[in-house]
Amino acid sequence: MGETAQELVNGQSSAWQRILAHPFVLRTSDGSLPRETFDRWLTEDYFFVRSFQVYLRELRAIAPDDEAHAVLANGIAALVPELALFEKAAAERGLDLAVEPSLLNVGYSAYLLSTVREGWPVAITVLYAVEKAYYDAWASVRDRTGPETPYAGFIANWSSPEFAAYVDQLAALVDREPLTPAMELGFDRVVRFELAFWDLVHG
Ligand code: MP5
Repeated sequence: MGETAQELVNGQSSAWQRILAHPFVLRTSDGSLPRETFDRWLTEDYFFVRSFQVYLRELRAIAPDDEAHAVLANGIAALVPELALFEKAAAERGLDLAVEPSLLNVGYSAYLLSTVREGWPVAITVLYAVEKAYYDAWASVRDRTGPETPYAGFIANWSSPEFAAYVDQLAALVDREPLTPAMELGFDRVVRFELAFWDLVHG
């Protein structure tokens, strides 16, 4: 197995620290996040995940072999309970999930979909970046939060051993590819979109 995935993460170490130290992440961990901020994240992220579902299906359609196809099928299946989690939380919080998303969110979602046309190496790199960012952010929330957290379902969704294994499988698919500048650019864009997304909902 190669080291492409690790090289990509190492190349972004300072931005990665900013993701983990983002006020949204820290305040979700210590319980000081304002309710409206979490609500804003929830409605924005619901749009993101719905668009992500389309992107994953298109990516599965260009999967180069059975192994890649199986990993993506697993990711697509996981979105069913994930969307149900958002819908349940929104109903409990009285949120309208059909609100118009931010242009940043529309842009991020459209960018992800556009990578499918760039081809498998870039598109799988981008997927790995998206999921690795969420795993690391929510695992850090998990490690810093108390048992009384209202966000247990979301923490479990992105920091469970199953999700960790999925992120590892994505890393293994990235590791099959020799690193290219296009892959580095895709990874870098996702990191910038992730930071801007937290800024948007927290700002
Ligand atoms: C993910 C997400 C993780 N839900 N939202 C953003 C802004 N970035 C990454 O993707 P998934 O499909 O929920 O695991």
